[in-house]
Amino acid sequence: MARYVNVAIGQLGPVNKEDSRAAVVARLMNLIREAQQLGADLIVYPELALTTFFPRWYIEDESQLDSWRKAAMPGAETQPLFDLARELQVGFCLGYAELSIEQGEKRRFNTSILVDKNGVIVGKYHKVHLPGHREHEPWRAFQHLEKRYFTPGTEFSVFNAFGGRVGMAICNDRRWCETYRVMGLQGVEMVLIGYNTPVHNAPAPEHDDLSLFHNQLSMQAGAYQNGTWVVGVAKAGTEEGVEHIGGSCIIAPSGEVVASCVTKGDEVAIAHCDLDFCQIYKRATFNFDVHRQPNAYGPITAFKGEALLADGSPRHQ
Ligand code: CDT
Repeated sequence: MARYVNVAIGQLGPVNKEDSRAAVVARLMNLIREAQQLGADLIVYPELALTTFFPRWYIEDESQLDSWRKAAMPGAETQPLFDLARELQVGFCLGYAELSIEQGEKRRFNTSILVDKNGVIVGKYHKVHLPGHREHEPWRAFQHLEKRYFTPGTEFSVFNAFGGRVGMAICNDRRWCETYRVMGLQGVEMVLIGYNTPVHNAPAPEHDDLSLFHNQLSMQAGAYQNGTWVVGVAKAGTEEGVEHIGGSCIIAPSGEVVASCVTKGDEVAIAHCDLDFCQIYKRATFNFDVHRQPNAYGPITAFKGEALLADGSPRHQ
Protein backbone atom coordinates (compact mmCIF):
# COMPACT_ATOMS: atom_id res chain seq x y z
CA MET A 1 0.00 0.00 0.00
CA ALA A 2 1.35 3.39 -0.95
CA ARG A 3 2.44 5.53 1.96
CA TYR A 4 1.44 9.15 1.50
CA VAL A 5 1.81 12.02 3.96
CA ASN A 6 0.00 15.26 3.21
CA VAL A 7 2.38 17.66 4.88
CA ALA A 8 1.57 21.34 5.37
CA ILE A 9 3.88 24.25 5.91
CA GLY A 10 2.61 26.42 8.78
CA GLN A 11 4.67 29.52 8.07
CA LEU A 12 4.42 32.37 10.58
CA GLY A 13 4.88 36.06 10.06
CA PRO A 14 6.65 38.02 12.81
CA VAL A 15 6.00 37.40 16.49
CA ASN A 16 6.77 40.50 18.51
CA LYS A 17 7.88 40.79 22.13
CA GLU A 18 4.53 42.16 23.24
CA ASP A 19 2.44 39.45 21.54
CA SER A 20 0.80 37.26 24.16
CA ARG A 21 1.39 33.52 24.12
CA ALA A 22 -2.38 33.07 23.72
CA ALA A 23 -2.39 35.27 20.60
CA VAL A 24 0.44 33.24 19.03
CA VAL A 25 -1.24 29.92 19.86
CA ALA A 26 -4.45 31.29 18.26
CA ARG A 27 -2.46 31.92 15.06
CA LEU A 28 -1.06 28.38 15.14
CA MET A 29 -4.62 27.09 15.58
CA ASN A 30 -5.81 29.07 12.55
CA LEU A 31 -3.02 27.53 10.48
CA ILE A 32 -3.81 23.96 11.57
CA ARG A 33 -7.52 24.48 10.79
CA GLU A 34 -6.64 25.69 7.29
CA ALA A 35 -4.23 22.78 6.83
CA GLN A 36 -6.92 20.30 7.85
CA GLN A 37 -9.30 21.78 5.27
CA LEU A 38 -6.60 21.18 2.66
CA GLY A 39 -6.32 17.53 3.73
CA ALA A 40 -3.17 17.70 5.86
CA ASP A 41 -1.94 14.84 8.05
CA LEU A 42 0.81 16.94 9.56
CA ILE A 43 1.67 20.66 9.81
CA VAL A 44 5.18 21.98 10.45
CA TYR A 45 5.65 25.24 12.38
CA PRO A 46 8.86 27.31 12.60
CA GLU A 47 11.72 27.33 15.11
CA LEU A 48 10.88 29.17 18.39
CA ALA A 49 7.35 29.52 17.10
CA LEU A 50 5.81 30.64 20.39
CA THR A 51 8.01 33.67 20.95
CA THR A 52 9.91 36.39 19.24
CA PHE A 53 13.45 35.37 18.21
CA PHE A 54 14.92 36.61 21.52
CA PRO A 55 18.59 35.65 20.85
CA ARG A 56 18.76 38.96 18.97
CA TRP A 57 19.04 40.69 22.35
CA TYR A 58 21.71 40.56 25.05
CA ILE A 59 19.73 40.03 28.23
CA GLU A 60 21.22 39.50 31.67
CA ASP A 61 17.94 39.18 33.55
CA GLU A 62 17.42 35.41 33.93
CA SER A 63 13.75 35.80 34.80
CA GLN A 64 13.08 37.65 31.56
CA LEU A 65 14.88 34.95 29.60
CA ASP A 66 12.96 32.23 31.40
CA SER A 67 9.68 33.96 30.58
CA TRP A 68 10.33 32.96 26.95
CA ARG A 69 11.09 29.37 27.84
CA LYS A 70 8.61 26.58 28.47
CA ALA A 71 9.09 24.02 31.20
CA ALA A 72 5.87 22.07 30.53
CA MET A 73 4.79 20.90 27.07
CA PRO A 74 1.89 20.94 26.69
CA GLY A 75 1.34 23.67 29.25
CA ALA A 76 -1.75 25.72 29.96
CA GLU A 77 -1.18 28.01 26.96
CA THR A 78 -0.37 25.28 24.42
CA GLN A 79 -2.92 22.68 25.54
CA PRO A 80 -5.61 24.14 23.21
CA LEU A 81 -3.34 23.44 20.21
CA PHE A 82 -2.85 19.81 21.30
CA ASP A 83 -6.61 19.45 21.83
CA LEU A 84 -7.37 20.90 18.41
CA ALA A 85 -4.80 18.61 16.75
CA ARG A 86 -6.57 15.61 18.26
CA GLU A 87 -9.99 16.93 17.23
CA LEU A 88 -8.86 17.61 13.65
CA GLN A 89 -6.65 14.51 13.49
CA VAL A 90 -3.71 16.54 12.24
CA GLY A 91 -0.27 16.11 13.80
CA PHE A 92 2.26 18.91 14.16
CA CYS A 93 5.93 19.75 14.56
CA LEU A 94 6.55 22.76 16.81
CA GLY A 95 9.72 24.64 17.72
CA TYR A 96 10.01 26.33 21.12
CA ALA A 97 12.51 27.35 23.80
CA GLU A 98 12.62 24.60 26.42
CA LEU A 99 13.56 24.96 30.06
CA SER A 100 14.47 21.57 31.43
CA ILE A 101 15.03 21.07 35.14
CA GLU A 102 16.59 17.72 35.99
CA GLN A 103 17.87 16.95 39.47
CA GLY A 104 17.75 20.65 40.26
CA GLU A 105 19.89 21.56 37.24
CA LYS A 106 18.44 24.03 34.72
CA ARG A 107 19.18 23.47 31.07
CA ARG A 108 17.86 25.42 28.10
CA PHE A 109 17.37 23.92 24.68
CA ASN A 110 16.20 25.14 21.31
CA THR A 111 13.71 22.32 20.86
CA SER A 112 11.22 20.89 18.43
CA ILE A 113 8.61 18.25 19.12
CA LEU A 114 6.70 15.92 16.85
CA VAL A 115 3.08 15.41 17.88
CA ASP A 116 0.89 12.70 16.36
CA LYS A 117 -2.73 12.97 15.23
CA ASN A 118 -3.92 12.13 18.75
CA GLY A 119 -2.04 15.03 20.28
CA VAL A 120 0.67 12.80 21.75
CA ILE A 121 4.35 13.83 21.65
CA VAL A 122 6.14 11.08 19.72
CA GLY A 123 9.51 12.74 19.17
CA LYS A 124 11.70 15.48 20.61
CA TYR A 125 14.81 17.10 19.19
CA HIS A 126 17.36 19.54 20.68
CA LYS A 127 19.10 21.80 18.13
CA VAL A 128 22.67 20.60 17.59
CA HIS A 129 24.23 23.43 15.55
CA LEU A 130 23.77 26.61 17.60
CA PRO A 131 24.99 29.55 15.51
CA GLY A 132 26.12 33.00 16.55
CA HIS A 133 28.15 33.92 19.60
CA ARG A 134 28.25 33.75 23.41
CA GLU A 135 29.26 37.25 24.50
CA HIS A 136 27.70 40.64 23.87
CA GLU A 137 29.02 42.07 20.58
CA PRO A 138 27.72 45.65 20.44
CA TRP A 139 29.26 46.26 16.98
CA ARG A 140 26.51 44.11 15.45
CA ALA A 141 23.24 45.69 14.35
CA PHE A 142 21.59 42.96 16.44
CA GLN A 143 22.86 40.01 18.42
CA HIS A 144 22.67 36.28 17.66
CA LEU A 145 23.20 34.78 21.13
CA GLU A 146 22.08 31.20 20.65
CA LYS A 147 25.45 29.94 21.93
CA ARG A 148 24.79 31.86 25.17
CA TYR A 149 21.16 30.96 25.71
CA PHE A 150 21.01 27.29 24.72
CA THR A 151 22.80 24.01 25.37
CA PRO A 152 23.53 22.10 22.15
CA GLY A 153 21.75 18.81 21.50
CA THR A 154 23.84 15.70 21.05
CA GLU A 155 21.97 13.52 18.57
CA PHE A 156 19.79 13.37 15.49
CA SER A 157 17.03 10.86 16.03
CA VAL A 158 14.52 9.49 13.54
CA PHE A 159 11.06 8.48 14.69
CA ASN A 160 8.50 6.01 13.38
CA ALA A 161 5.55 8.32 12.79
CA PHE A 162 2.96 9.19 10.14
CA GLY A 163 3.57 5.83 8.50
CA GLY A 164 7.24 6.53 7.85
CA ARG A 165 10.61 7.57 9.28
CA VAL A 166 10.50 11.21 10.36
CA GLY A 167 13.38 13.36 11.61
CA MET A 168 13.72 16.93 12.83
CA ALA A 169 16.37 19.61 12.52
CA ILE A 170 16.30 23.28 13.45
CA CYS A 171 17.39 26.26 11.37
CA ASN A 172 21.21 26.39 11.24
CA ASP A 173 21.27 22.55 11.23
CA ARG A 174 19.94 22.67 7.67
CA ARG A 175 23.21 24.12 6.39
CA TRP A 176 25.27 21.10 7.55
CA CYS A 177 25.49 17.98 5.43
CA GLU A 178 26.07 15.88 8.58
CA THR A 179 22.55 16.68 9.80
CA TYR A 180 20.90 14.96 6.88
CA ARG A 181 23.41 12.14 6.55
CA VAL A 182 23.13 11.06 10.18
CA MET A 183 19.37 10.85 9.69
CA GLY A 184 19.81 9.33 6.23
CA LEU A 185 21.76 6.51 7.89
CA GLN A 186 18.68 5.91 10.04
CA GLY A 187 16.46 5.63 6.96
CA VAL A 188 14.84 9.04 7.24
CA GLU A 189 12.05 9.73 4.76
CA MET A 190 10.96 13.19 5.85
CA VAL A 191 13.00 15.87 7.64
CA LEU A 192 11.07 18.69 9.31
CA ILE A 193 12.97 21.97 9.73
CA GLY A 194 11.75 25.21 11.29
CA TYR A 195 13.87 28.34 11.00
CA ASN A 196 14.37 32.04 11.85
CA THR A 197 16.93 33.47 9.46
CA PRO A 198 17.77 37.16 9.54
CA VAL A 199 18.58 38.48 6.05
CA HIS A 200 21.61 40.27 7.49
CA ASN A 201 24.52 38.17 8.73
CA ALA A 202 26.84 40.56 10.58
CA PRO A 203 30.13 38.58 10.20
CA ALA A 204 29.52 38.09 6.46
CA PRO A 205 27.27 40.83 5.04
CA GLU A 206 28.39 39.76 1.54
CA HIS A 207 25.99 36.83 2.00
CA ASP A 208 22.91 38.92 2.67
CA ASP A 209 21.77 38.96 -0.96
CA LEU A 210 22.18 35.17 -1.12
CA SER A 211 20.26 34.21 2.01
CA LEU A 212 17.22 32.80 0.19
CA PHE A 213 19.46 30.99 -2.27
CA HIS A 214 21.52 29.40 0.50
CA ASN A 215 18.34 28.39 2.32
CA GLN A 216 17.05 26.45 -0.66
CA LEU A 217 20.47 25.19 -1.78
CA SER A 218 21.19 23.45 1.51
CA MET A 219 17.76 21.85 1.88
CA GLN A 220 17.68 20.68 -1.76
CA ALA A 221 21.13 19.12 -1.38
CA GLY A 222 20.14 17.39 1.87
CA ALA A 223 16.98 15.99 0.30
CA TYR A 224 18.63 14.69 -2.86
CA GLN A 225 21.79 13.29 -1.25
CA ASN A 226 19.77 11.27 1.25
CA GLY A 227 16.68 10.45 -0.80
CA THR A 228 14.33 12.17 1.64
CA TRP A 229 11.53 14.72 1.70
CA VAL A 230 12.53 17.97 3.41
CA VAL A 231 10.07 20.51 4.78
CA GLY A 232 11.52 23.94 5.58
CA VAL A 233 9.36 26.43 7.45
CA ALA A 234 10.17 30.07 8.21
CA LYS A 235 9.20 32.58 10.80
CA ALA A 236 9.36 35.34 8.22
CA GLY A 237 9.07 39.07 7.81
CA THR A 238 10.26 42.00 9.88
CA GLU A 239 10.27 41.02 13.55
CA GLU A 240 11.22 43.68 16.10
CA GLY A 241 12.87 45.66 13.31
CA VAL A 242 14.94 42.73 11.97
CA GLU A 243 14.11 41.39 8.51
CA HIS A 244 13.87 37.60 8.27
CA ILE A 245 13.72 35.52 5.10
CA GLY A 246 10.62 33.57 4.07
CA GLY A 247 11.25 30.88 1.47
CA SER A 248 9.32 28.10 3.23
CA CYS A 249 9.14 25.10 0.92
CA ILE A 250 8.69 21.36 0.56
CA ILE A 251 11.40 19.50 -1.34
CA ALA A 252 11.09 16.04 -2.87
CA PRO A 253 13.82 13.37 -2.71
CA SER A 254 14.63 14.39 -6.28
CA GLY A 255 15.74 17.76 -4.91
CA GLU A 256 12.83 19.52 -6.58
CA VAL A 257 10.71 22.10 -4.76
CA VAL A 258 7.11 20.88 -4.94
CA ALA A 259 5.33 23.50 -2.80
CA SER A 260 6.28 26.87 -1.40
CA CYS A 261 4.93 29.94 0.37
CA VAL A 262 4.58 33.21 -1.48
CA THR A 263 4.28 35.70 1.40
CA LYS A 264 6.23 36.60 4.54
CA GLY A 265 3.19 36.27 6.79
CA ASP A 266 1.10 33.48 8.28
CA GLU A 267 0.57 31.10 5.37
CA VAL A 268 -0.18 27.45 4.65
CA ALA A 269 1.17 25.47 1.69
CA ILE A 270 0.78 21.74 1.24
CA ALA A 271 2.20 18.76 -0.66
CA HIS A 272 1.06 15.18 -1.15
CA CYS A 273 4.25 13.24 -0.37
CA ASP A 274 4.80 9.65 -1.40
CA LEU A 275 7.26 8.24 1.13
CA ASP A 276 8.06 5.34 -1.19
CA PHE A 277 9.38 7.84 -3.73
CA CYS A 278 12.45 8.05 -1.43
CA GLN A 279 13.40 4.54 -2.51
CA ILE A 280 14.12 5.63 -6.07
CA TYR A 281 17.11 7.50 -4.65
CA LYS A 282 17.89 5.29 -1.65
CA ARG A 283 18.11 2.17 -3.87
CA ALA A 284 20.07 3.73 -6.73
CA THR A 285 22.51 6.65 -6.69
CA PHE A 286 22.43 6.89 -2.89
CA ASN A 287 22.30 3.21 -2.01
CA PHE A 288 24.49 3.62 1.06
CA ASP A 289 25.12 -0.12 1.49
CA VAL A 290 26.53 -0.38 -2.01
CA HIS A 291 28.26 2.94 -2.60
CA ARG A 292 29.36 4.63 0.63
CA GLN A 293 33.04 4.44 1.58
CA PRO A 294 33.08 5.09 5.34
CA ASN A 295 36.76 4.12 5.57
CA ALA A 296 37.55 7.35 3.76
CA TYR A 297 35.38 9.50 6.03
CA GLY A 298 37.41 9.32 9.27
CA PRO A 299 38.12 13.07 9.61
CA ILE A 300 34.37 13.77 9.69
CA THR A 301 34.20 12.64 13.30
CA ALA A 302 37.89 12.80 14.24
CA PHE A 303 38.21 16.58 13.87
CA LYS A 304 36.01 19.59 14.45
CA GLY A 305 37.95 21.93 12.16
CA GLU A 306 40.07 21.45 9.08
CA ALA A 307 42.17 18.32 9.25
CA LEU A 308 45.32 20.23 8.30
CA LEU A 309 48.20 21.54 10.38
CA ALA A 310 49.30 25.18 10.00
CA ASP A 311 51.98 24.13 7.45
CA GLY A 312 49.31 22.51 5.26
CA SER A 313 50.27 18.94 6.08
CA PRO A 314 47.52 16.53 7.08
CA ARG A 315 46.81 16.20 10.81
CA HIS A 316 46.36 12.50 10.41
CA GLN A 317 48.79 10.27 8.48
N1 CDT B 1 18.09 30.54 13.92
C1 CDT B 1 19.20 30.27 13.22
O1 CDT B 1 19.82 29.23 13.39
N2 CDT B 1 19.60 31.22 12.34
C2 CDT B 1 20.80 31.11 11.61
C3 CDT B 1 21.37 32.43 11.34
C4 CDT B 1 22.76 32.32 10.93
S1 CDT B 1 23.65 33.75 11.15
C5 CDT B 1 24.20 33.70 12.75
C6 CDT B 1 20.65 30.36 10.30
O2 CDT B 1 21.51 29.53 9.99
O3 CDT B 1 19.72 30.61 9.54
